[in-house]
Amino acid sequence: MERTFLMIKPDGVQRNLIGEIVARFERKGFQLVGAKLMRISKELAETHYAEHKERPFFRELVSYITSGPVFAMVWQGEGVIETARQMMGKTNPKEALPGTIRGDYGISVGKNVIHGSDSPESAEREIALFFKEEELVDYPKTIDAWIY
Ligand code: DAT
Ligand code: MG
Repeated sequence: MERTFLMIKPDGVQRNLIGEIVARFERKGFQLVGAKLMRISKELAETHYAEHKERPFFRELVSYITSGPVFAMVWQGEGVIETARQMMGKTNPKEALPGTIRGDYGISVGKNVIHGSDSPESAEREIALFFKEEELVDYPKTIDAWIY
């Protein structure tokens, strides 16, 4: 089953949005297979966001993402990578539609509440970067028969 890496950023944690955001993915029907509250080191932040190394906002991005604890998660389900991106909304909360996480909870692109992998390749890379294999829990859910 497909998996993606989602992370509630420091602003989302400080604003008490962990429960609210987790609830959206649970209600959708996706399955949580790993989660932890953690601090991101500067090194991990730079590796995670390596694709943006040359962008003008890179330093600000690393400083923001390391500014407080984040809530890192792995979610599983059919099409979860693409659907989670849709549920998050556009990168800039000003362009994100109401009903999406960034549309409902954010205002500025520099504090956009949540991260989600944007492709199968980045999902695989980011899951491995943040979680050890033994931290991911494989378990059946009987309710899946009512979702799929
Ligand atoms: P996403 O998080 O939607 O995958 P991205 O990968 O293009 O977006 O950028 C990563 C993060 O960098 C994004 O969540 C917020 C920040 N960012 C992107 N564009 C920015 C900009 N123009 N100014 C400031 N921060 C920006
Ligand atoms: Mg991205």
